[in-house]
Amino acid sequence: MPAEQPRLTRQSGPAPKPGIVHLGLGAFFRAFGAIYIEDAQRKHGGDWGIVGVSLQSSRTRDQLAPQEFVYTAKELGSGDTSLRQVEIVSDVLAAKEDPEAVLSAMTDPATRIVSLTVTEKGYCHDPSTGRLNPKHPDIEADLKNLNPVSAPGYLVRALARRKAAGEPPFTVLSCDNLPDNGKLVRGVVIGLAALIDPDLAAWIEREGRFPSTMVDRIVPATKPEDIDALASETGRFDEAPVFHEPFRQWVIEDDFVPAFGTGRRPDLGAVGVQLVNDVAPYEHMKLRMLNGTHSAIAYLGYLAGHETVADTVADSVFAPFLKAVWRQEIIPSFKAPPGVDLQVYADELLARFANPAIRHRTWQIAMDGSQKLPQRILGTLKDNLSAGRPSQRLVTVVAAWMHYAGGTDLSGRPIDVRDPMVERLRSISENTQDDAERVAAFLDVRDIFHPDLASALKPSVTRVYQDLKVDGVQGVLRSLG
Ligand code: CS2
Repeated sequence: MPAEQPRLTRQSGPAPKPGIVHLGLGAFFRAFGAIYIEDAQRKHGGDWGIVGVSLQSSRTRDQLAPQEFVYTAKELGSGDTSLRQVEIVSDVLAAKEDPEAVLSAMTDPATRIVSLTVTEKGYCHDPSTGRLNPKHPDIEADLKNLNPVSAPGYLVRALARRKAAGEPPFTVLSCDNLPDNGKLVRGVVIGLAALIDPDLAAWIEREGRFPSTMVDRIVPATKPEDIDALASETGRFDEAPVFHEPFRQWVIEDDFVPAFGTGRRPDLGAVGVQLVNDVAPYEHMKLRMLNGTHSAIAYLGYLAGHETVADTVADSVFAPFLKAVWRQEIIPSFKAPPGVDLQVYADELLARFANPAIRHRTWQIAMDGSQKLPQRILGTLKDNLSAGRPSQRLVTVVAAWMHYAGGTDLSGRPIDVRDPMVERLRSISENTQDDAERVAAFLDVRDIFHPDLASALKPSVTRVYQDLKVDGVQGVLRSLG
């Protein structure tokens, strides 16, 4: 029984002294940023221990505390695997239990970076404009109380304390899959600060740094059977291991709070992170090419009955669909980053998606579609429409999302939809009489669709929505050639 096996323990001496607070310490950051940061610290020193913060539940803290906050990262390639014990996390705090502990960690002068993976919905912004949503319930609460609940609330209250103490701000490093994630979090933080104290907002605007980043590594949620299998393999019980693909890429705009001098960030450049002046082309490439087709696979793959990404791309109708959507609809929509051949990047993506060792569930990626669609699919669609380029495949993804978000699959079986807008989306599906009315009602959701885009998409999305019911996913994809 795994639980009777000895737990992991720290091998490399005492926990590292913290320099980073990370909001939203989930599997992704532990399999990605934490490993780069540990490598950088090992190579060039500095105190860069990570204090993780769970904003929602205490689960990660409960799992990691009995094993001194160390965990296993297992790399799953085709054929080879490798194991590593990651020891860079020095503590994990559960925000709901002790908000004061989180604010003190963020206010500690040794904290020079607060990084975030709080998912798209954690920014409390309006997905269609990218600006703070002041009516968001968490933001309304954070305006009233000194103990925050949202990520922007924590950032603003902690920055206020640092200003009051005469300390420089920390660098805010967003690591979520959002376009211009640095600008977005900056806008949200300054927007919230302005509602609390205009002087604070002006100080953050002047002194704060919010570099944009592009993050990439496929890290499926850890499943109970993975935990058991790892315990049998190693003879040690790790309650919170992470499993990831070999590939990784981190591109960061090199703009950290200058007051900390050479101690402003770990030496990430020495361990393969690309530090650049402009992240935008990398973000476009990754969000549109990887995440855009990931969402396509999530909705179309799920509706076609496939459990994982690898199963989906093994279905013979999907590879031609993906190749065509990259070549004809996505690649022409943006400028390649310097020196990158986008066709090669697309071929590599297909190979990454096909990795059978990564059991990445379509249902997992399908989550929070209302927050993901704008930057993954709709931006590309909008650019294609204005350039007169074909978009039939991306239109198919939008129609598939509508079926999925409505809460039943193509045979009428219920789907466990996870989305902050789940109630609204389900009621659209339940309270409309026919397909045309339903599609029109989905397109009317202004948080997701801009009115111009909605009216341009209406005829084609309605047609494909109906075709999916009649011909099924495979039939529709086959007819696209
Ligand atoms: C995925 C991403 O769950 C999702 O929405 O598309 O988490 C994806 O695996 C990563 O962005 C890959 O870097």
